[in-house]
Amino acid sequence: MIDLYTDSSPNGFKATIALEELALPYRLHHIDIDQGEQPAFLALNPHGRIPVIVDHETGVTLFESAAILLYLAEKSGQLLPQATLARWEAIKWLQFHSSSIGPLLGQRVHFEMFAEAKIPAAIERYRRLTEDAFAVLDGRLATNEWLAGENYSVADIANFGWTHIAVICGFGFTHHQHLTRWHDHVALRPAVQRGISLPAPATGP
Ligand SMILES: N[C@@H](CCC(=O)N[C@@H](CS)C(=O)NCC(=O)O)C(=O)O
Repeated sequence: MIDLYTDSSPNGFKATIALEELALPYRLHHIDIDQGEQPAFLALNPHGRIPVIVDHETGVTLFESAAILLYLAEKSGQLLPQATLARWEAIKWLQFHSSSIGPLLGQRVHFEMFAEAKIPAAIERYRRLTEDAFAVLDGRLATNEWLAGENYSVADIANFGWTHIAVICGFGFTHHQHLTRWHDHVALRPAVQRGISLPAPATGP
């Protein structure tokens, strides 16, 4: 049995989507990230961020959503291609999400939606950088159905966690037709629809 500690947020949705896709048994613990520091939770992740999983079968405790996705893929033998080229494409686009899509959209959400002081230079910077990153995904998806190539993988789940939030926040990318086609395709998957409704649907800022 896996314990999942999560909230309704882009990083959390990656874990719920993957667990739903894989139909692995798990118990969901709702951590309200707006409540501030929670000592019991800090024992699981000293950085205090969701998602976290504890796999009682193996004794593994993990934070960082990309690590969780790779762990679940390895455990199940699914969502990560076996063939060398496709496998490394999946890992590459998973890492692109971890180092670019996620952090850049996170900053854009902060400066555009939440920051009390509206700083035009910061808003403009993260609009430009997220637009550049969307264009890179669009280019990849112009010639590939999925980010790893022919098969849906953890790379799609990870990037979708953030494109889903981009849509909720009104950060449009419909001018990128391939990215839009891919996003709409992922969104239709039943496991994705369940995953983004756990522990509750995101309502946006
Ligand atoms: N790099 C981490 C980021 C985790 C993260 O920032 N999670 C957010 C929710 S999307 C969180 O827990 N925020 C609470 C806080 O910042 O205190 C991952 O991919 O898991």
